[in-house]
Amino acid sequence: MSRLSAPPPAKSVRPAALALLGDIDRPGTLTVGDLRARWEQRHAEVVFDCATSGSRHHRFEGPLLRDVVLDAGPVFDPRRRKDRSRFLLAVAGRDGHHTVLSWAELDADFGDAPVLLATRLDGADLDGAGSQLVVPTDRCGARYISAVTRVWVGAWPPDGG
Ligand SMILES: Nc1nc2c(c(=O)[nH]1)N[C@H]1C(S)=C(S)[C@@H](COP(=O)(O)O)O[C@H]1N2
Ligand SMILES: [Mo]
Repeated sequence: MSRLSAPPPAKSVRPAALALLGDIDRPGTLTVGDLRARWEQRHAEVVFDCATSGSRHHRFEGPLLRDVVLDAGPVFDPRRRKDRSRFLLAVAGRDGHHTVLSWAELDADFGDAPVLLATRLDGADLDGAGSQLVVPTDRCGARYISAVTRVWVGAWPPDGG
C-alpha cells in the first residue's frame, strides 16, 4: 500500500500590511483590505520604461496616497501651502528597494500627481503580495515600488530648525 503523501503546507493567509509612520498624528498599520475599504478606489492605466525590461504596461486600482496620508493627520498646517511644501514621503518595499517623494508632488496646489497605493494590479488583488506604489507621471518604473512595507511622512529639516 502506498503511503499517502502529506498535504502541502497551508499557505500563509496573513495579509501583507504596510506601516504608516513619521510626523503624523495617527500612525498605524494598513492592510491592502484596509486600503480598499476605507478610501475611494482610483484607476490608472500606465506605461513606463524599465532599464532592464523595456516598456511595461499595467493597470492599477487603489486609493490616492494623498488621501491615505491626509487621514493619518500629517502635522502640517493644512491651510498653509508653504508649510505643506516642507514635507517628504519615503516608501520602502519588502526587498529593501526604497524611494522618496515630496508632498508637493501629490498636493493639488502643486504637482497634483495621482499617485496610488495599489490594491489591484492587472486585475489581480494585491492582498497577499502587498500594495504597490503607482506614480503615473513618472516616465520610468523605478518608483513603482511593489510589496510596500513602509510609508514614512516627515518634514524637512528633521529637527524643525
Ligand atoms: N520592491 C521593488 N519594487 C520595484 C523594484 C524593485 O527592485 N523592488 N524595481 C522597480 C523598477 S526599476 C521597475 S522598472 C518596475 C518594474 O515593474 P514590472 O516588471 O512589474 O513591470 O518595478 C519597480 N518596483
Ligand atoms: Mo526598472
